[in-house]
Amino acid sequence: IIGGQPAHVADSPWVVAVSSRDRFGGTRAGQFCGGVVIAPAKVLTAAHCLGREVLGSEASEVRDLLVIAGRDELRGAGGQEIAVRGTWINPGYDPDSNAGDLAVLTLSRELPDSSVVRMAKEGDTAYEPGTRAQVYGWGDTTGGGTYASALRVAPVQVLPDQMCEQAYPGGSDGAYEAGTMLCAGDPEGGHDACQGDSGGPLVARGRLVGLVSWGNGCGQADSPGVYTRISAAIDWMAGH
Ligand code: 4AZ
Repeated sequence: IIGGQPAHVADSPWVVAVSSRDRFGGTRAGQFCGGVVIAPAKVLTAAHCLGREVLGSEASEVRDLLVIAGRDELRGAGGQEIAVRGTWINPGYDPDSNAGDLAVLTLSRELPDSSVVRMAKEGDTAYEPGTRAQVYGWGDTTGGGTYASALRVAPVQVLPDQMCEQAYPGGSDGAYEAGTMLCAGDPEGGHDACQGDSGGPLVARGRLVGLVSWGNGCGQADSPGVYTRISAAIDWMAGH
């Protein structure tokens, strides 16, 4: 998280860390992505967090995955470490374009109902450009590989699709696709998600609107953050 400040899971209990047992211990407790609680035993994260680059090197099996809930400071002892029982990758996920970048983790035990986030539906006013939003995570705070050990939040805003279409017309930085992605950031630069925040929540008007997915660098005015658009996947999630 670039340009953020400390956040507390007491105020945002749906934010969780996705971690691997293989790497457990250390300052990040194995954390490599963020996630968000959408039902007592279901956590949403980015599909690319479970892609070969992660599963191959950090969590080679589902049994290596842990969700850390209710804990701000990853080195701390509060909250719970919950094993993951299964993963569902969005069948619409395209690893080449990052379209539909979302997966559901089924937990081995339930979190309280009070931890469950509300999701924004298609047409919700939370998607209107200019809406203030917050992005949460334990990722890089500088763009130079300095990871947070305690949860952070940054203020961003929902941006017009055209801003991301312009920034990401295709080619080496990838292509923005308005149907399945959401554009958000700081038009002046300085506030953004970054590496290690992937899969974590973007919340506007108290509802989950996106998941951290990709972008060119972090916090640059002309390279907004690209998020997975929650409303585009709500039917698929309801089916599970
Ligand atoms: C990443 O590498 C990443 N600034 C995540 C988010 C953003 C850039 C990169 C958005 O996981």
